[in-house]
Amino acid sequence: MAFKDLRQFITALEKTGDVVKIKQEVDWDLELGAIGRRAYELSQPAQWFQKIRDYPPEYTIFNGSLGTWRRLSIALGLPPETPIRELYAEYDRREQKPVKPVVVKTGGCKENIRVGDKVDLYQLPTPMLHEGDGGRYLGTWDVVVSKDPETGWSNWGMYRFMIHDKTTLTGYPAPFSHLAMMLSRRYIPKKQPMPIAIAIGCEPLCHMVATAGYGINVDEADYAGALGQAPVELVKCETSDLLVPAHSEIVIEGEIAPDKTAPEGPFGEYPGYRSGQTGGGLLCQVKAITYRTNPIMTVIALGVPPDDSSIAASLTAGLAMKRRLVRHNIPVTDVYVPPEGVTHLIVVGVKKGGADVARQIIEIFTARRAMTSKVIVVDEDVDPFNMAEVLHAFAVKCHPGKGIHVTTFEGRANALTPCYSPEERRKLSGAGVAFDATWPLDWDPNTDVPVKSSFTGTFSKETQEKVIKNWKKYGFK
Ligand SMILES: Cc1cc2nc3c(=O)[nH]c(=O)nc-3n(C[C@H](O)[C@H](O)[C@H](O)COP(=O)(O)O)c2cc1C
Ligand SMILES: [Mn+2]
Repeated sequence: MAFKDLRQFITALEKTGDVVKIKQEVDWDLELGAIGRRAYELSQPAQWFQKIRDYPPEYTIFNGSLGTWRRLSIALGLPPETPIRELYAEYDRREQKPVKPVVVKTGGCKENIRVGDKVDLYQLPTPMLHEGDGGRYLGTWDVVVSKDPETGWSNWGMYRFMIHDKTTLTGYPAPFSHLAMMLSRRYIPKKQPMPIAIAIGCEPLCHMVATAGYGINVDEADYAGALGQAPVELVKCETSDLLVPAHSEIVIEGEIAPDKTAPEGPFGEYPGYRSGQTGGGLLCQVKAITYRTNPIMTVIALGVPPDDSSIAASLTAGLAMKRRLVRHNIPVTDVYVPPEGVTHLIVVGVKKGGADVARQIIEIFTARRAMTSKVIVVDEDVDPFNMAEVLHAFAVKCHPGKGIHVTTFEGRANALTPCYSPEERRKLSGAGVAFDATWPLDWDPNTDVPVKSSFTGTFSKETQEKVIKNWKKYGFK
């Protein structure tokens, strides 16, 4: 790994000026969330809060691990200014080589152990992040570990968890999440509680893979190893056989009840809006809390983009979507998920476009869990990573009558899509649309397709080369 733990990562951010150490006392009740939110919205550094109201100075909070492309580059051990296209390419290369984790005997997260009646969730400085949240969210930037008892598959997912009382949490792993699937397949039928562990304050790539949509039976830990190019060190829990990142700052060990729910939510969610109403969340009985001395709690003051969620998802969803299109033989060149579109909007570059390809792409994207609802398809003359070029192509090449392809579906829509009606959200019914910003295939390239009036579109190679050669002589930098 570029970094063994969160502390090494924060030290690297200090060197490049990508973190602010906030020494002034900050209120856990909304002030911290508001600072975090404003910092994202003004593209400011991450924040390490040194003094939280009501808590001793040993308990600090870190917000915004991967909230900018710079911080994400640093997490991967790359120069902070690495261009987004290169980040995509490097991520793609590293993901091809999964690296299995190793189990170690002990680690920092075992420095302090509180089991059974020693457990008190209020010991940790959990913030009330947004006005209107259902409660204090302890698990926001976390890694939730669960295990399939039949296959041994160890799943990592990032799921929100809220403090219910001193020893219980409620959470919202969505029905399609791997945790919810394991619970309903392996534990509910036997009426058995399901052990989980919530690791907080891990090395950032562990969190990154926990947000990514890997397949069933895939251990996300192998991909944290792939991205870090070294095995993740794992250590066994105190009250179960689950394995957690050994250098986590905090680990909450618990059991999800197979037969009980408790109020959970709403929460200021990743599409940039508060999620619905208070609902029945999964109930987690906490059995143990283990933590490093002077624990640093990671959080994310989630909301409108860009933040850690939308930056990380740009990469993870972008590459997953590209691979999916390749498997379906779409002549894809690049896929870019602009953070501003919070995975609801995806740009696809193709070698050969046309209405059929555009329609196929939106059908593929909405065939299973339809987390995305909009795609813009562009020809090779447009760089999908350049939103100015994409917007131009959308404005002038997408035919309002013939270039817009809508599909509707039931039972698999993303319930957090703000434009869906309350009823659509309840029924998980939704719609997807492809904006085809490619030229129709039946247009003659020599007579029907307009000539692009740009430096590379209108001028001969000879003129272009002459201008490029003399560029500095003209007085440009
Ligand atoms: C900050 C953040 C919070 C998230 N909270 C939840 C959540 O509460 N429930 C959920 O189902 N997914 C949540 N997600 C999305 C999941 O992390 C994502 O779908 C991931 O793929 C889940 O892992 P899994 O595929 O192993 O289920 C969240 C993502 C981020 C970045
Ligand atoms: Mn998974």
